[in-house]
Amino acid sequence: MDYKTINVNTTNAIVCLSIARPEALNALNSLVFDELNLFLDWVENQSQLKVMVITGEGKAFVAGADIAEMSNMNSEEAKAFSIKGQKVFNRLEALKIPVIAAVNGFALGGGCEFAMSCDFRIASNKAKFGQPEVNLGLIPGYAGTQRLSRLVGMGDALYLLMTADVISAEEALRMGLVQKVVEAEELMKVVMEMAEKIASKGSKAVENVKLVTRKGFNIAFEDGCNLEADYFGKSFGNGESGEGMQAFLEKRKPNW
Ligand code: CO8
Repeated sequence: MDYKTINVNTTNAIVCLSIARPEALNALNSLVFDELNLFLDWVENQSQLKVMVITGEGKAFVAGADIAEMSNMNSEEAKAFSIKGQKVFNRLEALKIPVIAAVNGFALGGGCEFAMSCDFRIASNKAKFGQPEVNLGLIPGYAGTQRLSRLVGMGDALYLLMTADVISAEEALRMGLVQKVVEAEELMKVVMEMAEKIASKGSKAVENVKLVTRKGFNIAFEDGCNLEADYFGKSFGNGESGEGMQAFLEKRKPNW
């Protein structure tokens, strides 16, 4: 597929997506969302894929929604643009395979929201995070008000949302917004190794870990435990766990 605003590279079971509008610090416009939808259509049909990595070209991960495009919108158009972005990020979050954000630089506004819809975030020590919408007289529109508090807690979320402070990767690590900070030059190597590690595990198990953990987060604890027990039981019927446990007993690597 010939995309204009994204690059896609596939190596074995790992697909790497990079947002490629470096001249606008990878700001998210309608075309990026249209292309992300096409890309996700494709990913959903590639059963050989086991992990996705998302990053940005140049010095930014994503510096937000495209302010130039938004500046001409009326209230209805802005709401539609918000919903369009939310749907793409919800789709990303609901993907069966794990999605890792490799945050190489600015992750601001819609860029931070993009990273938050990934399963976890590894940051370069040069990355910067923030929700600067109030600087523009706006609030986040791609579920930032919802995901940020769930990820870092209400106090840190409201601090970032109300002050528009841009924080370092180390500060983001302290908040739990990112899971690891690495030297900029090492970022893609570390993330790809992590992706390969995940890809080497039982893929149905990884998929079900994602499903049960994410679904369980939004339902009552007891219902989440029931869901876990259901999927724990199901994992005994799928062949994968038989091989995994047998391999352990035979002191060899599983042959999935
Ligand atoms: N949108 C459009 N263009 C952008 C954006 C953006 N978000 N960010 C940067 N650019 C462009 C600049 O305009 C500039 O273009 P040009 O070279 O043509 O002048 C180019 O990228 C390079 O940027 P800078 O020269 O500003 O680079 P600096 O290194 O000096 O500064 C910053 C980097 C600090 C990241 C700075 O560019 C900046 O503050 N960017 C805006 C950050 C921001 O406010 N992001 C939040 C946007 S709002 C949002 O994301 C809401 C999401 C929900 C939307 C809901 C739908 C309605």
